[in-house]
Amino acid sequence: MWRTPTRSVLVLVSSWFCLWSLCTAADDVDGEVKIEVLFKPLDCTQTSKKGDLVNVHYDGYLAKDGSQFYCSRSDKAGHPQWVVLGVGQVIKGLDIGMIGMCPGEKRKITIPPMLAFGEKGKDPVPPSATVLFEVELFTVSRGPRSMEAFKEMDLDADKILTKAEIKEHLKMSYEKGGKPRDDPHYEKIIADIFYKSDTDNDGLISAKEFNIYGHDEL
Ligand SMILES: [Ca+2]
Ligand SMILES: [Ca+2]
Repeated sequence: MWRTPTRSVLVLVSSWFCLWSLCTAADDVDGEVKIEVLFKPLDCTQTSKKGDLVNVHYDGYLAKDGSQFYCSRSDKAGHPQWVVLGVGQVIKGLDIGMIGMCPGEKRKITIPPMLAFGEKGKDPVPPSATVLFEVELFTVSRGPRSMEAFKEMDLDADKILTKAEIKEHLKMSYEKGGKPRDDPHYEKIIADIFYKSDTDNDGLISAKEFNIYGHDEL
């Protein structure tokens, strides 16, 4: 196992290694995220970008034998996961691979170990493993913690988000994504949002509580 400080060095060392070994480890050495679009809806006007809140299902597999190590459909009661893109909430390769997706799109994303779980791996992913994710994206909310998103959700423009306002927004997003859900589904997401964001526990999300990344003035 070599230890290298940067990706470029890794690629260089790997190239030398290839000369000696006929490149049998070729799947691990190119260091790039590979994206394969499995399904793209005809209406693909809004695509995900860094900072967006996306709602996704994703299944993780080991590239070497195709065995599944994660499935969001069976984790956390099967709810799609809420992920803010580009902030390290998920492994780097997914942050990269989920950019530019529109609601309803499905992708297969192949991620080298350095952009996944690294040299050490993370149980049950073994060390230096190339992983593969199948991602289905349901909704994209523009700049989830931005002024733009806050204003969109704040229907009465009082600079406070109520549960009803957030629910309305969720419903709209899901309907736009072509996958409307039942009430208990929205209630669970809202409970999660308030648990994480309503820091003063007053049952409302203020602009300050909403803007956890502080990248926009409210
Ligand atoms: Ca309001
Ligand atoms: Ca509050």
